[in-house]
Amino acid sequence: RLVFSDLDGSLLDHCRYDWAPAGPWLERLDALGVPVIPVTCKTRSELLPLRHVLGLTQTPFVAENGAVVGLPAAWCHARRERSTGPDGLVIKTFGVDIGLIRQRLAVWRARLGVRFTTMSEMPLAAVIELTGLDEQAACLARLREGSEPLIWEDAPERLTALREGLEGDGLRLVQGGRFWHVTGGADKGHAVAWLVTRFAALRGRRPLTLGLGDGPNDVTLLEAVDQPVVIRGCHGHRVAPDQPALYRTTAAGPAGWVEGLAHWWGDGVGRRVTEGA
Ligand code: 2M8
Ligand code: MG
Ligand code: MG
Repeated sequence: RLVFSDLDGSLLDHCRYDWAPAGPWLERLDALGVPVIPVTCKTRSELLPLRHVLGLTQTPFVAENGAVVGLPAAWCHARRERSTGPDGLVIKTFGVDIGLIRQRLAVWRARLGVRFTTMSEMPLAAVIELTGLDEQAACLARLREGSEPLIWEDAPERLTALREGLEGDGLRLVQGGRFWHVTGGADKGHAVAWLVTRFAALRGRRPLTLGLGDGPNDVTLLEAVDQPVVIRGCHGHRVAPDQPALYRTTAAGPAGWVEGLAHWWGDGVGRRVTEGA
């Protein structure tokens, strides 16, 4: 089994970034050896400290909406892949470099005459104000490698022109919580499918997968798993994955996360995992 989870608004509370209600389930899954894999808009720099406090150092992570994947040694092909960094992770990048994304955004802004502000253009104080992150965390959120968040400041219907322009460049515009995010070809679902294939190759069997998310950028993640959970969002965005069986929680944030896990796996998870189901 594998759990793929969005962070902000899902495992973490949307405002306080706190996960206390999910603590007991995280410990339970850890004891059962079920990896909980963060799949998020956050940057690799934000995830490196966060995975330590969440106790998720033995699992991979997906950062920047699928543009960056971090793999611990157990998820690597022993002879072909060696870590180059002090954190012991192998990093894979999908999509395109952040420089190209920023360049194309500037081109389309001038050409279409639309108004938006990218995270890289904002003063640090504005990032802190918008996100509620502290100064250190806000600095880490700005260290982007393959996706650029932006705040849209124009009429909603003008977004289509920007989306189409970016698509012509092979780029994607997806809605997160507070921000719109521009990535290369990568998305969360692609990264999830890639990790499932890798798990199957390394272990010789396909895992049962459960996924949780609250935003439009989680739709591809939810479509890539066997057991999807839409967590009640705080932004009023439409999240409608094409899935035959879908559980929508009544609670938001980490309380909804617990509700979703209990719905699919209930109390029998320990027994079923031991039996290898
Ligand atoms: C941004 O992502 C969230 C996630 O849904 C959003 O769009 O609201 C990213 O910049 C991320 O790096 C950052 O940690 C987060 C903080 O709220 O905002
Ligand atoms: Mg979210
Ligand atoms: Mg997210």
